Amino acid sequence: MKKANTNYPNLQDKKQEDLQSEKSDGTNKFLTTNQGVKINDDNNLLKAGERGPSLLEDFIFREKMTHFDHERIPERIVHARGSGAHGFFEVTNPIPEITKAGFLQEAGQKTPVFARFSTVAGSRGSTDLARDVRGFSVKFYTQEGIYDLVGNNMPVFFIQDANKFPDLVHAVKPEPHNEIPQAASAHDTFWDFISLMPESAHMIMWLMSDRAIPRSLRMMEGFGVHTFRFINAENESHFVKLHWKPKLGTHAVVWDEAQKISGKNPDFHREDLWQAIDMGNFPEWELGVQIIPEADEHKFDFDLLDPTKLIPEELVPVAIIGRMVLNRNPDNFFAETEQIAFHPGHVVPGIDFTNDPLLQGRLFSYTDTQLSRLGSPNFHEIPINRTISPTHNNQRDGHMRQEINTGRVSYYPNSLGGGCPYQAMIAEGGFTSFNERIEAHKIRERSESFSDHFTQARMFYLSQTPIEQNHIAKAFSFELGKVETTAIRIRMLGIIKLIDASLAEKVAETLGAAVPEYPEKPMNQGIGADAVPGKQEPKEILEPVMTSDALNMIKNPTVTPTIASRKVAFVCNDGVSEKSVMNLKNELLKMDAKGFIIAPHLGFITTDTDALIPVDFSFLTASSVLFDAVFIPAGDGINNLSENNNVIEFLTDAYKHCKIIGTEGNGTELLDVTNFGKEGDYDGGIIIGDVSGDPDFAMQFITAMSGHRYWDREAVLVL
Ligand code: HDD
Repeated sequence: MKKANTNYPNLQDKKQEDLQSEKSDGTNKFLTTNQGVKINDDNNLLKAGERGPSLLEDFIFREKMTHFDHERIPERIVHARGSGAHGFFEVTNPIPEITKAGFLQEAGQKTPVFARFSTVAGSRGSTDLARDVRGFSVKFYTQEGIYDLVGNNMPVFFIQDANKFPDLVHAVKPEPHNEIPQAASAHDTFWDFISLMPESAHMIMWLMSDRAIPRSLRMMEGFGVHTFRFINAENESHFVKLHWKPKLGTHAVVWDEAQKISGKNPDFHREDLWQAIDMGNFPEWELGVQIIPEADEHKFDFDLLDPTKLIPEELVPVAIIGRMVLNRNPDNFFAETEQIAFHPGHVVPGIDFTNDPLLQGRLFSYTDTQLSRLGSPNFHEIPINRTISPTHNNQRDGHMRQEINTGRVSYYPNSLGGGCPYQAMIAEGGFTSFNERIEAHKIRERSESFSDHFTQARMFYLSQTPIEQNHIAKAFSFELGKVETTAIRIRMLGIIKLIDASLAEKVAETLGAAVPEYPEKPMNQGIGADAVPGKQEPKEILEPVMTSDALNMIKNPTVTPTIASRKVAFVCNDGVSEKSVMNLKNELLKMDAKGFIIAPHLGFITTDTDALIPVDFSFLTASSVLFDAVFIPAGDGINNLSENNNVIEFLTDAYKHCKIIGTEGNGTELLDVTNFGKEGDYDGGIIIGDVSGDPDFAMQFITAMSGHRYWDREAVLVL
């Protein structure tokens, strides 16, 4: 790989150096007030006598209590629940001919980043495992200023126009009269809104799919959603869609599991991200771009400006240009993850907007929300938001201003300050907007080219495997089953019918309802590019894509299967075979995965060789939903576990959630109690080994695990 040259310095550590001066550590230091006065007693109020009233002059108490009383800030209006980490972005395949953005010019160039992942609807303390879209925001601290890529883990959005955003959010948030339900879309107001907004059909399919319940924040894709522009040094524009592709692949849990995780460990994703980074399993994504020349703008059977549409990878492949590695947990959640302020309008020269009406509205909303959330137009001075490139301008004052601007000039133009700070010419890195020609009437109307709401919703559905299609049907059944107003359920069945009639029938059956006769056909059919206003001349439209493997999680393993950072539960008891436990544990470690000992009690278990093995969790504190696979070692005490209901539930859940279950020797007796196979006729997700140290067993188990789940089992499960 080429080394970055001096024009493009390696900035990898720049942000950490910048943050260093703000860090404070009280180790071996005196306790002080905020004014620096040493405190002699931090346990008692200042009182008139030992049992007397407290005194108003107690400045130490007053300062402490006042700060405490004000230590909460408003949570984000959406995406309140989030987890973040520091890392870097490295260019692997530069595209200087497409963008002049300074941080994308040379292979090997590194830029510090902070990424924050979030759920959308829930409050700050809500569960990680809600069925929801996940936010995927990345702040790049580039040499030319901050670039924020504020995306989601789904490539499309619910609505086409930003004016509908407050309505969408009001509908999905807990209902206003009783603030129920928390972090859930399964309620009347959400589906009322959706059933009246056919443009949401495509996004709803993603939301009902397993994409909405990721196994890990490290195992989800990210998308910029909108079509953006990249601008090169010749001021030529290309349209781009941005994609993050996770190195570990894209994987999900199942809905029953998600609900149980929410109870057992609502911080499941946050903890997973934290632990992975802590243990050196740094999460990694590739950044890819779909590049569309200006001339091809109208070549598609949808409008590039419509955020409810994706560009199938079959039409425009994703070209990888770099990678992001997250390698450092924050030091302080509030200072970093909570106070970070993203904005899709934070762009650098070489990156620009399109007229996507959702994006245009976002460009207003994000600064506006920070003013009430962070309390001042000086939020850019908060250390995590501060650019590593120099800032000089004539903005002054405001709440909590940190910068001390010297001199008497705070206006431009000026002569007293020698005309400084001065404007930058384009050649000097000055930002100029792409000079798009616009000739139009002022109009409050939706473009005709935005009117096909169902073709891509159907494409998404048809691109899924039968297992995933079944999950979608079940998700609809669950969500609409929680809706109390019958008319809303029926209206939704009408919408689903326009996506796929057989899907509507399946959902209708579980709702005990009939699919409505109306409407006969989609309200708005595909209009093709001919109807795109402002189109210069008729262009050839690319053949629409009916199914796309890139939209499918199971069929589309874009990465080498791996079990790195996966967790295996070892179901143990005293008397367990040491050989059986240690053989697999060691093989897992070689693959960067980890085995955890679960036993009826904490402390240690004694093996068949009288060795002591430390227990990680008891069956009271752990549950199989928190692990990727289960192993039952051989050994005397194993059979006794068949009387422990927690163990039976542990194994039954693992089986039900299609997890790989491995066992050796007499471990099969425990399987038989749980009735996973008739007379030992186990399915392909149950791996049986020989305790004598069969070398193939560990590899069989690991290979099965690398497939994530044994989905074929679902066919025989009656759920
Ligand atoms: Fe938004 C936060 C992503 C549409 C208004 N949005 C927010 C965050 C993400 C997104 C990931 C959390 C940022 C963080 O971690 O701090 N939003 C999206 C995507 C959208 C989208 C991918 C569609 C493609 N958003 C959208 C619209 C509007 C907003 C149409 C308003 C017109 N979004 C906001 C906001 C938030 C926000 C209210 C809340 C907290 C914040 O901005 O900082 O301004």
